[in-house]
Amino acid sequence: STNIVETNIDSGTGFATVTLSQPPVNSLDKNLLTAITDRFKKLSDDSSVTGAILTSKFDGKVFSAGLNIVDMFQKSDDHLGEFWGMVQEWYLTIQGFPKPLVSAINGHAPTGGCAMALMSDYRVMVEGKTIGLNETLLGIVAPFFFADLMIAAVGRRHAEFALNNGYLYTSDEALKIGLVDEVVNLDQVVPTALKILTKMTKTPQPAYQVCKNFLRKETMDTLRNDRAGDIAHFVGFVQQPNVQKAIGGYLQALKQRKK
Ligand code: CO8
Repeated sequence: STNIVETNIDSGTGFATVTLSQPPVNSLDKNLLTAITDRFKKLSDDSSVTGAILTSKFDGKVFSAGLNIVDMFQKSDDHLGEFWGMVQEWYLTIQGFPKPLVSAINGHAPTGGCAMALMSDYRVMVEGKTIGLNETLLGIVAPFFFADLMIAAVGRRHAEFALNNGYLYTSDEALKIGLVDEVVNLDQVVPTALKILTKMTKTPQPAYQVCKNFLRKETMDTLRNDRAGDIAHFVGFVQQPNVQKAIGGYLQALKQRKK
């Protein structure tokens, strides 16, 4: 099978570059969620790895299209529950990654793609693309742990506007509110990410790790303490007929957009 999460480790610096490579748009289905989670667990445990960069193979197009919508449409409770458990594990693993992590956002990053970028410690984005937690536009609602990522980055005022309205920001707008930290030309995205990673990995360990952990712990603990409840909430919400109808309509629109 093809490698949907390519990893390259520079033995000199200890920097791991994780490249999401599932065609066409890195939508986060069960396979990709599991592969990313496994990869970050390994990088976490590998003492030769000092930090990481997260990027996409679909350079100039898409960083990640977010959660796979097909996994939320006309599925059994069991399917949805298993899917959401994987989403939780993906979030807990990347958000809890103990080393510096920089997202090199080299394409669009809607919904879960934005959330994944928000789990890193610094965001470098290509100019002229879009990013945001635009779930409400699909008739669904971002989970509390996505919302909290947005609040942590841009503050409550911008987060409320962003989530309530499902606002998708251009790169420049995202920079203005602090949703991303830098906007650069496509060929500068990864080099800029590497430059900041070099700085970040100079922070003394374990101070970096202890600090990152305590700043992020509260929301992660809220989820850890009631994963089953969070799954039940997701399944109950998604199975509502009007929500299914919205998701189905959205899928249809997505398919027909280019025709
Ligand atoms: N899931 C499944 N399939 C997708 C997704 C997706 N998220 N995104 C795109 N695709 C499919 C398209 O349907 C298309 O399929 P096909 O080739 O069969 O027609 C193919 O991927 C390529 O997509 P595009 O032609 O649209 O590619 P573009 O390069 O033109 O555009 C974009 C890329 C901008 C990423 C665009 O595809 C897009 O906007 N995608 C939708 C993004 C989105 O809205 N994702 C929603 C995910 S929901 C989420 O992440 C959090 C949900 C939390 C749920 C909580 C409930 C309580």
